[in-house]
Amino acid sequence: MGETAIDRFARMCYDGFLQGWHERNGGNLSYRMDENEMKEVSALFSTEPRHMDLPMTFEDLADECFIVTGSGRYMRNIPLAPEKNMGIIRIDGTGSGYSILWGLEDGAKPTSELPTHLLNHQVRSKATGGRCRVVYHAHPANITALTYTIAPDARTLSRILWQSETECAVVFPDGVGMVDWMVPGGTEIAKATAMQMDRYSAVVWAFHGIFGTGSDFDETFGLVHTIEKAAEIYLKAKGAGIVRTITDEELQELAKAFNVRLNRDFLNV
Ligand code: 2HA
Ligand code: ZN
Repeated sequence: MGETAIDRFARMCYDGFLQGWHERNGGNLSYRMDENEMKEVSALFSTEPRHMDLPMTFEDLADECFIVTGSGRYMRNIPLAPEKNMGIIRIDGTGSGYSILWGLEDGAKPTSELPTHLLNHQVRSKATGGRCRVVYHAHPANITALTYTIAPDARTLSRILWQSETECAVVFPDGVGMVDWMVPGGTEIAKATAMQMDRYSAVVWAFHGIFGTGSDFDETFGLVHTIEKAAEIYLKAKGAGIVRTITDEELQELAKAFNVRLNRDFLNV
């Protein structure tokens, strides 16, 4: 057996830890598996899977299988003991519950942010014609610090990020969404986040962190990495004193050269 989806998932968790984005049990990851990936690991599945209820119904995700991190578990420990710190769940036919097919041993449960993950999968999958498979939540310091310096507004945030590193506008031409402070871990913040995920591949949570999405682990990790790096550059430049920045005309030139469509609502020209 070569590298399975479980291995790729575990590597991304640890990569996020190495970046310093997963203090303690901070952050979580989910991945929507395809049929081949399921076949590769089906020998590991439990013959008597535990069944759990969901706090709301996810009809569009009926029968879909996800790899998820465990609630209260540390990203740092995932490669050491994947079967204890992550698991594979199958949403049941009605979308109102799920079975734990593998992992989450010793009574572990999926991430506390499962409602946001599943709702984001539902919305993002629709918005991308089924391409989106990864939903990632992390606590990077710079993007979180940046939310203390601006109003909770996607346009303000996106313009700052586009201007803070030349390739940002190419990596996230739609911009980045932003949800103001809310209590994490429930269906309310899940709905507020998913309301923006139809337009943006990433949404920042004020004073907390970020949710990034993508078609595979590389694209999703790269998106969050790019946003966090731009935030770091912005804060460094702001501390030193910003005297000039990338202009809207330059952003348009960039979009033309790289053949992407920038979100026009976020341009002043
Ligand atoms: O502890 O990051 O938002 C996991 C989280 C909750
Ligand atoms: Zn969090």
